[in-house]
Amino acid sequence: MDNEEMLTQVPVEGDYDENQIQVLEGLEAVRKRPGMYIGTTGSGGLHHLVYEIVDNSIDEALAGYCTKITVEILEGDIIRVTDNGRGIPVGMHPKEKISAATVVFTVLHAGGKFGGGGYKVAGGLHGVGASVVNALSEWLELTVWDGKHSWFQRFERGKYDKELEMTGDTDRHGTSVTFKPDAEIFEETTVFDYQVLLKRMREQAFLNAGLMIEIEDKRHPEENLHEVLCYEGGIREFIEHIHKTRGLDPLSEPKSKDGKPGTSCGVIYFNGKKGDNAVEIAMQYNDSYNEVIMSFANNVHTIDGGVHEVGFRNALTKTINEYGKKFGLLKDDNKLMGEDVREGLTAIISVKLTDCQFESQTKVKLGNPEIKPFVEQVVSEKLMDYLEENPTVAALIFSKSQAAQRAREAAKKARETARRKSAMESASLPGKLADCSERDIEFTEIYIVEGDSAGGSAKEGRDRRYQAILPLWGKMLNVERVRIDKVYGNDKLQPVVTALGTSIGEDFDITKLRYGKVIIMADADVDGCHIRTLLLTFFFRFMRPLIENGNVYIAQPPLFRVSKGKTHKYAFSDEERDQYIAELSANGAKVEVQRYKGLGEMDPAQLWETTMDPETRTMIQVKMEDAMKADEIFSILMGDKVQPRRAFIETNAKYAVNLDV
Ligand code: TTJ
Repeated sequence: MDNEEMLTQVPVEGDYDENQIQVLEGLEAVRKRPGMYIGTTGSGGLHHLVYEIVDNSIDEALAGYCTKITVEILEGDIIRVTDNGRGIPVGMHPKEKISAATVVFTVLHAGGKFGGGGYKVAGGLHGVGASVVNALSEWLELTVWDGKHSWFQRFERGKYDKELEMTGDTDRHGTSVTFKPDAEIFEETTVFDYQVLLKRMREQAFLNAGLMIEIEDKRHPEENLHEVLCYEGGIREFIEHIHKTRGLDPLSEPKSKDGKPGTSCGVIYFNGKKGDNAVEIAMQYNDSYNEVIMSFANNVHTIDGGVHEVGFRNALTKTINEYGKKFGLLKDDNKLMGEDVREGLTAIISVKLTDCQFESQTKVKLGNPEIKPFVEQVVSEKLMDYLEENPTVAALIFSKSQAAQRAREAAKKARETARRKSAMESASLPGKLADCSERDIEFTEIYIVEGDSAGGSAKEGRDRRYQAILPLWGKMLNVERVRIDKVYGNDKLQPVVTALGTSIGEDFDITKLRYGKVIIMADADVDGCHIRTLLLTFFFRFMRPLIENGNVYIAQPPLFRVSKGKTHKYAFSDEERDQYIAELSANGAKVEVQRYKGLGEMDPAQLWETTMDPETRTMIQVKMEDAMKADEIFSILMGDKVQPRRAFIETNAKYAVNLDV
């Protein structure tokens, strides 16, 4: 069953039995190919179930009838979502001869039928609906309070024995859904991560100003994981939250001689409406060199951006240049570029529209053509008003942009000098690079390897026709408080840039890429994690199209070698190790387990067999989401404030225990 069918698979007029058969076939299709409906059956898909259910309550809040949503993780990794909305309609559905609420939970994509207008998200993984969650749950229980009565129904793997039944009298309004994800479907894990759900719920609370979302983890009461999220300031508070967690201060005038603090850039906010389209923007400049722009369409995070982001960027560059011209701050035909005016900027763009179109491949890039000029117009008008009304802040922003421009131009000069020099020395590729012989990037790959000894094994073990090796060693540059010019002068990252051939920043040119796959190969330990985070952050900030284009991969070296006699197997997790031990020890003889502490412990043949052979290796393709996460972690760990780092380490102890930063 393809996506098209899925979206239209709502029972049509017909008799009861015929509809029942359709419903059962629909839910069966979801269970057969869950990935098509929720993306993966790993941890991502598991958490997606919660978002699907919560989205229904948020729709009710957007409609103006719900003010509070509660999300509970109960013992046994059971989720309960409760709202104080009108309650799903319990009346008889005229065609189906069952209650409308039952239809919502048993018919694919029936949700919208009762939503009554409002903003919808089309296709893809978004809004697949309550019936998909129901089909993928071992059991699901629904309670509805309609102001007069309470109603109850229970489902098991999407099916029910009993109709929705009235269970008592009440003056309460709302809906509550409790479900247990089916371990037969979610084979990898059924354990919910409180931090993951918290992050998502916080984001939704920021995007829906004034809505209260309460989240509580009741699995370990002693840990007191409980938060009430409600932000009257909406996305303005989102900006403040990002700056606080990353340890960034607003862009400010220096203190005056008598110690008085100078004016600083507050959160700039504007919104606009045109027909059914609405946009909200919050932005603030900070004292770093990094750009953080997050965009949303109907509350869905559009990680790959799209027309709303493009409209914002265009208007920002245009307006700041116009301001400079108008007030004589820009001489002659001097122009600031996009990356100049975005240096140190954090911005949230949230658009609401009746029918989102996402570009097909990723599902997270907004495509509606009319949204670009709409956002552009709102930002141009209102940002110019703001700058004219706040001349001190405008001057701060303008001079920061000019400083960025000067740094960019200095970097360009340095690059040209370096190019001339290397042309004279006729050795333009880094000395440590062991290149491959093939030149067609459809076949070539480069391994960026941590450490000299692992680099040595990789060089010996590789297929030299297609695989190039670039060893990196020692501590790398901290790219957090660094401009592009410093990156160019850095002797650790410079070889990466030269080997890839694309240049960076505004000069990035993917047609010059020298290898089709860029593979980061580092140990599974804390230092390896550090290198991976740093390289991903570097690619995210300076070579982003490389990630968008899917060229970046993470190699997966094994953690154990389990052997008996001549047979051996490599295990990539503790569970896999135990499984192989059990398999191999079936008939008596001794099983040996070797733990690899680092890549360096593997000989060239083993490294090839386990990690580099295209026929047998597993690699993870880096997604924008992963790179964004790396960027955030990096900011927190490398920034110059202690508090955000401590807070991060406390909540992510398993990741960052003894990271030596
Ligand atoms: C739809 O229009 C008529 C009145 O009720 C509206 C509605 O369905 N509201 C609603 C649905 N509020 N909350 C939900 C809901 C809540 C959860 C937790 C799960 C689901 C599937 C729906």
